[in-house]
Amino acid sequence: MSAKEYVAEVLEYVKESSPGQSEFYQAATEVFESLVPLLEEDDRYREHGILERIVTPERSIIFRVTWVDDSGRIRSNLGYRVQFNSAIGPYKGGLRFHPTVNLGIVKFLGFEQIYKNALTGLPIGGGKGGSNFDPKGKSDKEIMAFCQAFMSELFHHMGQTRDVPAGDIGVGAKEIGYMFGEYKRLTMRFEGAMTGKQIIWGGSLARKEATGYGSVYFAENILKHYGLEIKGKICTVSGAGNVAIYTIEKLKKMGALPVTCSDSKGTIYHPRGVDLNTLKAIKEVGRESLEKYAHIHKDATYIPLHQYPEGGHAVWNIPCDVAFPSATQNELTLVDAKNLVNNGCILVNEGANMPSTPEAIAYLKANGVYFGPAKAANAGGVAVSQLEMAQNASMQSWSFTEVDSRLFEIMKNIFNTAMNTSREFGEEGDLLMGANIAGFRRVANAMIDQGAV
Ligand code: NDP
Ligand code: 2IT
Repeated sequence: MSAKEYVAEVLEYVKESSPGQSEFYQAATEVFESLVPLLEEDDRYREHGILERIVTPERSIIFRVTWVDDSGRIRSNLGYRVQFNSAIGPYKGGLRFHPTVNLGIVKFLGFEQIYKNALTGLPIGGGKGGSNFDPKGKSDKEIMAFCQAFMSELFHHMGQTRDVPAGDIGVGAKEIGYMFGEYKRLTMRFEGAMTGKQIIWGGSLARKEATGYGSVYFAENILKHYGLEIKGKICTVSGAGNVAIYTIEKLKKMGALPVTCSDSKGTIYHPRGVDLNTLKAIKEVGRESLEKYAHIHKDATYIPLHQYPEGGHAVWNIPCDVAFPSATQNELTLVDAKNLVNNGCILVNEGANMPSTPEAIAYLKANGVYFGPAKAANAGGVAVSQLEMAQNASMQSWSFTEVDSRLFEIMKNIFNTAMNTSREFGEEGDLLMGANIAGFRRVANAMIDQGAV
């Protein structure tokens, strides 16, 4: 059987065994198809059944989360934790609270996390979790009630050397605080079993900034490789959450001009540059709609979501040099890729997880657009999470500069690893392939060393 046939066979198995999990199938296809050159060169991966094993979570926990809302009504949600792979360290990955969360979404995120975490070079395995709970419009009391109920099951499966959750969409420092408080109450242990904590009770400086800052460092590495720089570049950023805000902040610090941000209702286009204080006040502190931004800044335009033609997104039709999709999966489609190319975009750098569809990625590649793949470009968040674990375990806290400079080095190493691996397999500059092969190889070799488990 050729390597291509082996990949096709395992992908067929994924389709049959995980029906309806289209995002998971998409993620598995992207990774496995790019592994063909490695599998052709080294038979051990097939002999050890690595693909069939790595595509199956070591453990999936699905549970009911029951809580009481402000009106006294008993509410019920689904909770998930997929402990995907522990070959190189304890399960590590975020929790997402969003109404679209289901097992397929959590599995796609957990699967990506395996390779992302391996690329950081740090000892962390892959996991992900979350709930279909919608934090929007909920009071603080309701969010606390939900978080405590969620933790009343999850705590059984966690621990600083076992599984260490963090934030993702809909889960920030506030939710981590409520969950950590409940974890501590139930286990009677103050330990680094969660990351993204507030600084005064065990969080790491620069964790909040890490994914966005890391994404910009990664983009800068790509540009530098081709004799370019981020300074002076017009950048479009989607999203208005943790990743987008700190991408915009770092872009400004590095002399670029970020001109957009967006949320689930619409896009802001501010040609003289997004105003960070306004953005933070509306989305980080207030959790309000971005529409308010255009009331404050009269020279900014607000484009509501429904005003844009089908299949495309307003944010990707605004001329830019570099695009930073930093909201959610499949937010950059083929229509968007065509608009970006027509408008002269030279680099797409993925801050979100799997934001570009396979058709969009193929089109960007065919048209010579540089591409920073998610599992490399957004790995700064989980990397600093591991630095938070290291600080907790040694009862130390490092300065902002210390953490940020380690982040900077880690992003440079990830870039070099992905670039060198793409060269090794004859596709120099294909960072998607380089990142997938390098991440996979580390985990797969560890699995071989550890035998049939
Ligand atoms: P946040 O919840 O802080 O922000 C998410 C932002 O994206 C919000 O502005 C939200 O809009 C928008 N958004 C979410 N879902 C949709 C949707 N279906 N359609 C349109 N807009 C949407 O999350 P993060 O910034 O933490 O996460 C953003 C992305 O980055 C995700 O893909 C996440 O997995 C990824 N990521 C996050 C890391 C982290 O450390 N936080 C690390 C690595 C990757 P609204 O405000 O209207 O809800
Ligand atoms: O997708 C991700 O890498 C995250 N949401 C961060 C995970 C973490 O454990 O910090």
